[in-house]
Amino acid sequence: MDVVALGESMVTFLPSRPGRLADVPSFDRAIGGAESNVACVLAAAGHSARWVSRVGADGFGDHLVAAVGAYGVDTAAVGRDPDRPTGVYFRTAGDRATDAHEVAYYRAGSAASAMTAENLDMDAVRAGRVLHLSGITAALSADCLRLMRELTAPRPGRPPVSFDVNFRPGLWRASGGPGILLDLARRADIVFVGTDEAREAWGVTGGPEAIRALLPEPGVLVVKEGARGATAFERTPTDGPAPGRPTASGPFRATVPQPGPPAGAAPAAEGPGPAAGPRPGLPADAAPAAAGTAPFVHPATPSPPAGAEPATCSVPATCFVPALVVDVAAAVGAGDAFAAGFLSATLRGLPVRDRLRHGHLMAAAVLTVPGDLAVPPARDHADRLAALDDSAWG
Ligand code: KDG
Repeated sequence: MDVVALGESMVTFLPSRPGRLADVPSFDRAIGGAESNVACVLAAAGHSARWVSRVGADGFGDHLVAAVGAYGVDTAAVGRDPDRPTGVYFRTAGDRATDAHEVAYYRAGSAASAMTAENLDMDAVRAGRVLHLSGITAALSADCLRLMRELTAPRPGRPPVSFDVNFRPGLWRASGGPGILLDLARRADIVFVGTDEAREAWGVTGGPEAIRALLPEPGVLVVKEGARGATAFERTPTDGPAPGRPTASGPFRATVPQPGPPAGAAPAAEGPGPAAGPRPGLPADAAPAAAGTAPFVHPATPSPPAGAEPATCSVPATCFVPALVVDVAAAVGAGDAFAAGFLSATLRGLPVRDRLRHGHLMAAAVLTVPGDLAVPPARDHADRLAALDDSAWG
């Protein structure tokens, strides 16, 4: 299994038209959940991905399991709770320029909020080359926070942990959220965080370098700056051990087991190669597409934002890659798609610049649709776009 993603997913209700929550007359059903979004994008991009969670023994739980499974994600380890409901949430379309929108969660006491190491299949949780988690889970309940601490505790044989900070102020009823998230991020091997959430949670007003100064531990730290781009900081063997860790963690790429070529196969230039076989069928919740055609139509040459800085990489230590320009429908899910693209390229052993490019490509697809999930570009298409020369990428 390439990636196991653990976290709560919800049936999501998207507004039929713009407006305040108080005024929107009807909503369309979709699915959401930061971690299952990552699993769906990875599966659609040809990776083996498992989503682990708990849902209610109800119709919304049935729908979530079926919809996530339709992306090709393994859902066998999703537990059903007869006594607790599946979480749901409603959102408004929000302002196109600022993405300010309203969200109403109905998830307190949900099946997923009662996740513990005892009611999950922990062998299934730990079976991936990477375990992907997010800060949302830590906010759900004391049980979930305990689980997160257990999963991120440094111990022999622990899979590399990918952690998206995902600071959701509305979920943290107690005031300790920011400190908890910082602590969890420090235990992870690869961390994704936005400058906006680092400012809101930790009061970091500087740019990516200031966040790296606060978080020197992870082997890879990816700092996202929305439409500007993203910077990856990668610990190199010459950097020595991460602070507080006994041995040098090395570049994340080196800590994720890379599959060798099958016996007798010609050596591959990179990782396990493109996804073979048909792309998984897409669930009804996915953005509509003409048969066999991704709705994601990327300009032949990705255009950096006007006046964008050029990409700068001192490979492998620090690398900035500008984001792509797309017509944004909604930002929801874009961070998850970015993480999936970055992880996909990491699993394939690609260099850090290309990991960032794959992150931006996956995010660009989701930005063009109103929901959490879009059809990502096929792997060979994404590879061709990621391989365009620096002038195409800013
Ligand atoms: O990243 C997208 C998620 O924020 C969305 O699907 C809902 O998981 C969600 C949450 O808890 O906010």
